[in-house]
Formats: sequence, C-alpha cells, structure tokens
Amino acid sequence: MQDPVVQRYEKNPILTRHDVPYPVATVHNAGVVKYDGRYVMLFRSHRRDGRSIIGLAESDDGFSFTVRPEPFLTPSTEGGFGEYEEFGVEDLRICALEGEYLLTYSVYSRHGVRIACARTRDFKRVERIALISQPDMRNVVIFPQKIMGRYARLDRPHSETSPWSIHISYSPDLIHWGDSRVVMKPVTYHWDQLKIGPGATPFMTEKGWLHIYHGVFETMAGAVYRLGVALHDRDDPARIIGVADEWILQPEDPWEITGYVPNVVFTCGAVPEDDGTVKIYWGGADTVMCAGSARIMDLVEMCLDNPRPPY
Ligand code: BMA
Repeated sequence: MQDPVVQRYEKNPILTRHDVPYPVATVHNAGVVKYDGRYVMLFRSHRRDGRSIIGLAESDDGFSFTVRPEPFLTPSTEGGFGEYEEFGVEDLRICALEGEYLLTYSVYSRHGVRIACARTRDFKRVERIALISQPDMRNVVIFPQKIMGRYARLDRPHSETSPWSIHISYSPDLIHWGDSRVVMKPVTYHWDQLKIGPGATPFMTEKGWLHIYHGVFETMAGAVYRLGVALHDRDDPARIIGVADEWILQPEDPWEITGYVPNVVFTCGAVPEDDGTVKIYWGGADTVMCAGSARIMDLVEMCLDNPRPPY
C-alpha cells in the first residue's frame, strides 16, 4: 500500500472563490462525475448572505477546472420546492444511472433540512423530481445501479437517541423511499465516534461497492472531519463486508486546517478511473476544493485486512 493512501494533488486547492465569476464567499463540498469525456463538478458556495447555491465547473484532466459564468442551481422560488429550499441548497451528489444524472442535495428551510432529488441529461437543464426525505436528513448518495429492480441509497437521518449513522433505503420510482435499515454506526472512542455520513457516490470494485464516508471526532478545540472507507456487498449493499479501521484522509494542509470551518475534509464526489485509481474530491475547511488520488485496491484492502465492526 502506498503511504499516504491518498496522494494529494500537488497544486491544491484546485478551486477557490477567486475562480468564480459571481460573488461567493466559499467553494466546497462538490459532487463530481465524468460526462462526455470531461469532468463536471457541482460545487457549493456560500453567498454573502450565508445561504448556499450550487455552481458548475468543467475540466479536461480532473484537476484544472473552469467555472461557468452563472450558478447551476439556486433555491427554487416556486411551490413545494420553494418552501423547502428557502434557506439554500447544499452538498450535492451526482449519480450516473440509466443515461441520466441524478442529483441529490440538502435543502434548508424554516422546517429543517431535508433532501431533494433532481435529474439532468446535459448539465444545462435541471428537472426537480421530488423531495425525498422528511426533516431531518442530510447526505444522500444513490447507488449507480439498481439493486433487485429498486433504486438504493445511503442516507443519514438525524436522531436524538443514537449517534448519527448511515442507513440504506430503497425506492421503486425515485420518489417513494423506504425499507430503511441501519448499515453502519460510529464506533466509541474511534476517529468517527461523534457521527458519520455518506460521502461520495459509491462505485463498484472487484470486491464490492466502495463507499468513501465522513466521520467526526469531537475535541476540546472543536470537531474534526475526516474520511474513511467501507466496502458493501455487490448484490446486497445493506451487507457491509468491511469498514477500514483507519481514516484515509484528515485535515493537514493549511487550507484544510484553517478557513470558514477549521479542521474539515468533507467529500461529496469521487471518480474511479480505468487505471485502477480513484480521484477523490473534498472541501477544505468549508472554504476551498481539493483533490487527490488513491489506488482502488489499497482502499479495498484497508476494508478487508484491518476492519472495524460496522457497529
Ligand atoms: C456538516 C455539513 C457540511 C460541512 C461540515 C463541516 O454538518 O454542514 O456541509 O462541510 O458540517 O462544517
């Protein structure tokens, strides 16, 4: 295994607010996918009123991105979406499935935080499908393949009686979701003991679905957000094969340690490549976008060789 397991891109951060041609305070927590031979990144930005919108950046090599002149997704002002997106749209994930791209993102309003699902085919026009959770839930990633004829997703409901954990849910139509159960929980006195949540859209490996998630540890100086990996069964992703005991990435660079929220690396997107590596994208300190690369088999081996219990 190479050490460190995630090799940071030497020219991080790859995107900052200075690259955005409209006024924003931050650039972070982006979903990324390959579309038409190029990389498309849908990133979150705080506007100067403290509420978030989603912008779009494109790249030929996955590292050097150019931002489109206009935001890609701003809070709806109409109907049910308008009521629930009032305070902003955040942390969008992209899932390529059956010739279209499904977008899941957190929507904030006076009623709490819940998840919206939209679709695009060309990254120009967006069609909102439905609000797919009640409050309070964040961090939904849809599997890029149906499981036994149903859509499947990892989600993270908020609970007052249990540390926030990763669940799986299913849907026949992308609108109605259920059959939920917990798949993975924080482990006591572990780097992810406070809470965990889905991160990047899972991707298939030789050994099953690989999911990069985030975990949080509370210190005397505040919370630290790190990234870890879990391997799910190919046919039944509710079954976890292994969760790596060690994190794969923690805040270390100056722009991960200091910023809008200090000590945060937070992922919403990873792109597996044909050469056996995966490009991982993360927000640094809720302020900038960073990228790195890992060997997929290294991540898989961490789940298989030195696992911690799923819960
Ligand atoms: C979480 C979310 C993320 C953010 C992280 C660190 O609760 O708000 O969007 O990156 O906190 O601030």
